[in-house]
Amino acid sequence: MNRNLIELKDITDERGSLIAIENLKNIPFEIKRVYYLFNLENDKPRGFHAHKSLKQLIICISGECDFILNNGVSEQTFHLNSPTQAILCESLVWREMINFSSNAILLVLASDFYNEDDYIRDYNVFLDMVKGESND
Ligand code: T46
Repeated sequence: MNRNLIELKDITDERGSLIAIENLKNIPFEIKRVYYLFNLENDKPRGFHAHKSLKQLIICISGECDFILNNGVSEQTFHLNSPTQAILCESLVWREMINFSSNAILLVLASDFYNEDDYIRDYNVFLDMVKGESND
């Protein structure tokens, strides 16, 4: 599942670093929504859902956390601690975010507007949908 980890190219000089993300160039979808998670707490994990069709790029732009991706067959944990690393989270992938440092900020670029109907928040329903896809 390492295709899920994207290394973003930084432009660094003596003043610091800059990273640019451009539609369909270093991100494989058009961005329709941007949101960010902050004031996160170490003992308050987030996520625990998948999406039916949403795709997202997730970047820990400050601090660190662990990001778990589970495609219904295998699971992989990514330790995010650099703004140059991005997680590509495609549809039908169960995600969990844990172990936030006190300064963690997650920036998320999403392929579509917010739609609660796109969420799969029940793990067994998620597994049934994955099995259904693989039988097609
Ligand atoms: C995801 C991970 C990485 C909105 O009203 N608009 C929005 O754009 C979003 C993202 C959420 N909300 C509402 C829905 C809930 O009432 O904000 C509340 C918290 O959302 P949720 O519990 O889904 O937050 P996380 O951190 O568990 O998940 C979020 C995204 O929802 C999800 O798509 O992949 O971040």
